[in-house]
Amino acid sequence: MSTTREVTVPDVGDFKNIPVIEILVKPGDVVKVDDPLMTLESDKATMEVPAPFAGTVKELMVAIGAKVSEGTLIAIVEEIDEATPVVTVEKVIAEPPLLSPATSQVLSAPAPVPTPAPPPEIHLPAHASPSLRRFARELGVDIDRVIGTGPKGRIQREDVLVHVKQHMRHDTEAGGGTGLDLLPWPQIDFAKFGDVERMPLSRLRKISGPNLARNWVMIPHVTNFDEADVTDLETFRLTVNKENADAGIKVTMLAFLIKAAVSTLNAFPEFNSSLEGEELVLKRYYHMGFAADTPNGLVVPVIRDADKKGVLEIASEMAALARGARDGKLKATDMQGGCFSISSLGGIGGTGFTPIVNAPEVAILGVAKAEMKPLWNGTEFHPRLVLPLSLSWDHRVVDGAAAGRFLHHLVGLLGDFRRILL
Ligand code: CAO
Repeated sequence: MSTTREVTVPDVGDFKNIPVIEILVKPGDVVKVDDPLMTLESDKATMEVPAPFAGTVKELMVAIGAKVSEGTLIAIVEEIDEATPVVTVEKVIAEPPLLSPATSQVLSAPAPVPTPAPPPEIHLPAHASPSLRRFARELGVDIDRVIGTGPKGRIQREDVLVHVKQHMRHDTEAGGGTGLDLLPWPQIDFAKFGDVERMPLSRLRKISGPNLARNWVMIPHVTNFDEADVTDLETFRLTVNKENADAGIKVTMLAFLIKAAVSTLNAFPEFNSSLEGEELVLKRYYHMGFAADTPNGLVVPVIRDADKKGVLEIASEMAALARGARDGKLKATDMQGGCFSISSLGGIGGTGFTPIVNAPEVAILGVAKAEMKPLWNGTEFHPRLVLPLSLSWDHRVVDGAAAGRFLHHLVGLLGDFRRILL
């Protein structure tokens, strides 16, 4: 007995209009429950839509590039009675047409020994999503050499990490000394020492954590510190705010910092770049990210084309994006395409911190709380408002001298904002 049923996108959290980046089945394919049907990719995560029941794919209702949300009809599947033997997708995938001619030869030639050739030598076409391929590329991993443990031999993120770990171990054992050779994470029964409560990580933290960990481990970070005398800029800011009070626009120091950072990036283009293999991709646009604290964790909305916007426009756009971030209403596009990020803890406090570079960007500016300090003017100390800045940068792309000049330039602009016109 078989019934034709519709397959729709299941609950995918807050995501909407997520592009379909890969279709893993075709009409006629037989699938088991949970076999992946297609891959969706938002800017934050890649997710597979699994088959909710076993059956034969009759019709696909979306194509690659289509945008789908929870409830979108994606396929018609003729459900197969559980008693009917199912030919699995794994078997379909193993059919010769999906293998390169060379691979088919390897597989069909009489083997001298009965054991199959080790997977890395076979070079089956890697079955992995574009984002995973990108992840592997960033780690310098040849995806074709990774052994997939997912359904249909699909390569998963963990498989890439296992591959890297194996190689690191091998290198270390071989005396190469390049492996991290880390101790296992401590396993502690905390309840032995007192009362504890377990709280699941928010979805945002589950996404941002691995990104931050990757950036921290892969990027050789260095952080430079400097201080800007923002006394005059603060006076100007307060004047601007007074003038615009009726319009409801409030300019904070961060809006000026974004404008000054754009001008500094323009003067030091290697900071407005991304590293791809042995090439630097220099960007001719200025999309500026700023870290926004939300109840669920950190997000980095992006102000696009900040070079073409005035400080007032940047301030009101930033306020709207920060509100959207706190309310969990940012669109994926609001957080894409950033060139450089600023993380400001100035409204909270602190004298300095070392932000983590937001890959694939190559530098990030940290801003702490401005304080009145006695500055020596050559003859006497006088009270000035001093803003602490820190610049973390990727030493594969930038050198200390350039970073020092970048910060010095920025400090000069903040000390006398008229310099931005020069
Ligand atoms: N020094 C002194 N005061 C500062 C300041 C600075 N560097 N920066 C902001 N302030 C003041 C503002 O002027 C404002 O004062 P008033 O209310 O008296 O006018 C107050 O602090 C609050 O500012 P704000 O935080 O609302 O505005 P902002 O533009 O500075 O920042 C935003 C906006 C979204 C970046 C901020 O709310 C936020 O989320 N910051 C946290 C970012 C973060 O978590 N970074 C760490 C990332 S690493 O985990």
